[in-house]
Amino acid sequence: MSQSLEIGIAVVLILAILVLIFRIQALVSVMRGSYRKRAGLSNKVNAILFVVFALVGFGTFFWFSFGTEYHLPVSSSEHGIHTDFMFWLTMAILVIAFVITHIFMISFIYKYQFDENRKAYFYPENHKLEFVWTIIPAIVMVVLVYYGYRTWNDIFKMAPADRMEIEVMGQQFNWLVRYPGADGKLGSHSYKKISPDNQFGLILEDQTGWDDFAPREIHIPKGKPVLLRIRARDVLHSVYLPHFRVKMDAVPGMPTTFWFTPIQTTAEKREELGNPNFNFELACAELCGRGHFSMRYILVVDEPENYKKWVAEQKAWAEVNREYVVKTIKPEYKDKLPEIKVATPDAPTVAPADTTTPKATALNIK
Ligand SMILES: [Cu+2]
Repeated sequence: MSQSLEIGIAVVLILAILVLIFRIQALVSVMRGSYRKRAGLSNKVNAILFVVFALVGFGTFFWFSFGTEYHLPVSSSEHGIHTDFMFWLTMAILVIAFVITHIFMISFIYKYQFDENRKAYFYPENHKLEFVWTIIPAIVMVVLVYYGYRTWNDIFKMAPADRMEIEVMGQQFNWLVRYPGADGKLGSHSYKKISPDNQFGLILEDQTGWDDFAPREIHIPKGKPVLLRIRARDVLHSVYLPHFRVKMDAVPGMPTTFWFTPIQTTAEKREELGNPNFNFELACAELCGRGHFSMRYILVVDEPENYKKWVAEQKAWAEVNREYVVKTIKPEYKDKLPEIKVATPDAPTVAPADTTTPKATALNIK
């Protein structure tokens, strides 16, 4: 017999015995004549059980909220510190209100359990009391909403001019990431150009895309604002970088953006967590289909000089796929192709005339 079956039978037996005891107790009260009372022993039992359940619930809540490790690690991005503070401030206010109201609720239910000798006091309204419990939550709410609004605006204001940009594209079922290369400009793309050879749907004739590169891992330098240009190829996905408190949907046909500044390198985080195998990761936070779970992409935060070294090692997408590019590009562009370069780390990371609003190039291509 399996262990779970044995446990199941034991639970059923215990329940049956409890029901039996309760029935016997009811019969005994009939014999004694106490059944004539309007509330028997069960009234007291229920009052006590309510307190027991409430205390167990309280204990479980506090244990789970504060006694376990199920929290995000300390934020590795600048804005994450503010969102974390907001979260814990809201949590503190809610927990205080929760504890006070529940202490009253539990103790009153026990104290004012049915008593034959007590008549309920008729107390229909108290304007002063209602005023107080409306005004105080309203003020707290206004403060929280205002503070949240300020934080939201800080996070979604224009990305600073010295930012770098990365394109993140979701597809069933992986992420594709593209860097703008030495010119700081991402080449334009069109969904009509997407093929097994051209997964980004790059418009090959656009020379700003010739130095774009598509690495297997995301690398970003510590302290540098990073703007993600997010799109999806098929269904909804969601860019989720939990350690950086970044989350933004990837929507087909509607480019989105999110910028953040990493303040901790991968090496520093490994040291902080005491885990030499730790890696930041990009996950998909939208249930996008069967292979959703496999949408994991490693993100590495480097010291700026290591980042430069890494960029210098990258090969342009057009270089890696040169055969396809030469075969597919319009003939008049072919003789320009030798200009395809490998990314250089010293060039600007973002084009000077660019804005934060995503260019809807994908939609404008004839
Ligand atoms: Cu997904």
